[in-house]
Amino acid sequence: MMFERTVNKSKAWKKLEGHYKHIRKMQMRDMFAHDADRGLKFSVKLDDTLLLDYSKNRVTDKTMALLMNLAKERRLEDKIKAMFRGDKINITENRAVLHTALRNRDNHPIMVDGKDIMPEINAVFAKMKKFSEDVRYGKFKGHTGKKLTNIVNIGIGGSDLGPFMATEALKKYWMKGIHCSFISNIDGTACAEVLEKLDPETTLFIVASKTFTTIETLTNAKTCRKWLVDALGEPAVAKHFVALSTNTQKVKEFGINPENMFEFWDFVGGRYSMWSAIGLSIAIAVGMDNFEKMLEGASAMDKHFQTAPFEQNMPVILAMLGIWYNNFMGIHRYAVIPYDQYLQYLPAYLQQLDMESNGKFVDVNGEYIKYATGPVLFGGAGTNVQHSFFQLIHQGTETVPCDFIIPAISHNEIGDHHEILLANVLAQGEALMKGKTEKEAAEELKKAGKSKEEINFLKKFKSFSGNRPSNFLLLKKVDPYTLGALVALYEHKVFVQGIIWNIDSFDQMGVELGKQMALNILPELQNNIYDLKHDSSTNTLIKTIRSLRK
Ligand code: G6Q
Repeated sequence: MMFERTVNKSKAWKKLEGHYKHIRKMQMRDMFAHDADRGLKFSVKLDDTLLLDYSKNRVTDKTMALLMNLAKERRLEDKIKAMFRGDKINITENRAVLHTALRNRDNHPIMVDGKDIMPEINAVFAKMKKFSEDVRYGKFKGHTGKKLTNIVNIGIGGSDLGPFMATEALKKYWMKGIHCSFISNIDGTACAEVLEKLDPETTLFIVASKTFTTIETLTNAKTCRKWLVDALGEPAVAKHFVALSTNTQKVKEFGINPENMFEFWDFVGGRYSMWSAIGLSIAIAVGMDNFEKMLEGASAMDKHFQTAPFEQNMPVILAMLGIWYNNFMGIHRYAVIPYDQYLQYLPAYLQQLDMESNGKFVDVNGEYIKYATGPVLFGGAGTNVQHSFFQLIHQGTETVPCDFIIPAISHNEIGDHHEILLANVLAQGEALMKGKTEKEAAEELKKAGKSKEEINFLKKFKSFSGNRPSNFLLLKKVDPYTLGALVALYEHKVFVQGIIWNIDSFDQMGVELGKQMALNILPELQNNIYDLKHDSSTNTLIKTIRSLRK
């Protein structure tokens, strides 16, 4: 078979375009009415951990078959093998993409540049285990001999969002007496608000930065270092600062002893790094055993992704549904709604994972792309969002496919709270799918005793078009294993979409741009440079800020 370089000119793509014309008017409520097994048929399970019910999507058997055909045509199977094998699939940075090596629980050799990377990975995990236990059980103490009970992760982007999301998700597993905080934003308020509540004698700072050159993280770390040194003196740094990085030299220059450094490697991308030393705050909060359970869960998803046929493969199914909406139905957005308070930061985490990975307009051949790539992702915790942006999701002119994530069992089974929560999420999915016709709305209004005029006026406002898609990800409980599987599921989904779109999902030139540009403007704000060479808007803003700050 000839490999068509441009995906939207390929045979499988054209077939999907043709198929869309046939099914665009089909209603999901009819699909359910005609097929009593639809719910079961369009569901996949990963053990007892995770159930994906994707039956409330605007797809038929044929749609799914054509989507899987597209995945096969793009040689997805080979690409999956290439990633797990350690091929340098991050082509713009010439790097392997091996966050999966961190979850290689059977420890088989994985080669990068002719060297097995597993011994180094295992050595760092052993160091994390010892250190996290020493902190948890008070063996590694602060400078004045007190137990370190406040853990502060200083990092941004991939060096923040993963550990922040995961420690919050696993709050129920935190050791009693240990507390984690996160400083990411360069805004001095982020630092001030955290430090205000802390005691230097009991605080451990974890400076998390892959490059150790990120201005936000280094500035925050310097401020925290000064705060500590002012209180306890310079020698205290050795007992209150550790670094997570790939850059030993820069860590030394910052004044952290490399013995207090936990290493990771170029083959672990920032937004894929919570499984590495970047997860040290997670390991201290919940214990290395639980951290390893998280790796186990991710590993189970890795295996599923590598071995399940595409038709039964959760990441592939989620990814191809996303492709269906994005590229064939013109829906360039989706929402992730966890119905679990502990997962409230998951949407922010996934926003980076998805939008930083697939927000690209050049393909791997270096050509500008003429089809849609990464969608806009947003979200928030249910039921809160039902009382905010759900209006648009039910009745707006834009369709927003939703992923609903819900545990069957809550960590806090208080009264009937959890049953009410469950009822809400189920009702949302059903309502979005079914909608409410004008006739149904009129009947309801009649039952409520409204007059004919009122019914005629209100029935449109009270109707819902329905046919609005959602996926259900049902978990047994939010525990370390399930969290690992869930996050790996989305990682692989994003990977599959990158393969279909033929892009490098593992660089982030847009983020690099921001880092450079701010450095150019900084001296212009700090000094009275008159010869400003920006556009007239930026020049005026710089001048106004300077005069306001005088
Ligand atoms: C993630 C991105 C980006 C990165 C931050 C922090 O994939 O590369 O979010 O994680 O810019 O970078 P450092 O870890 O190097 O400080």
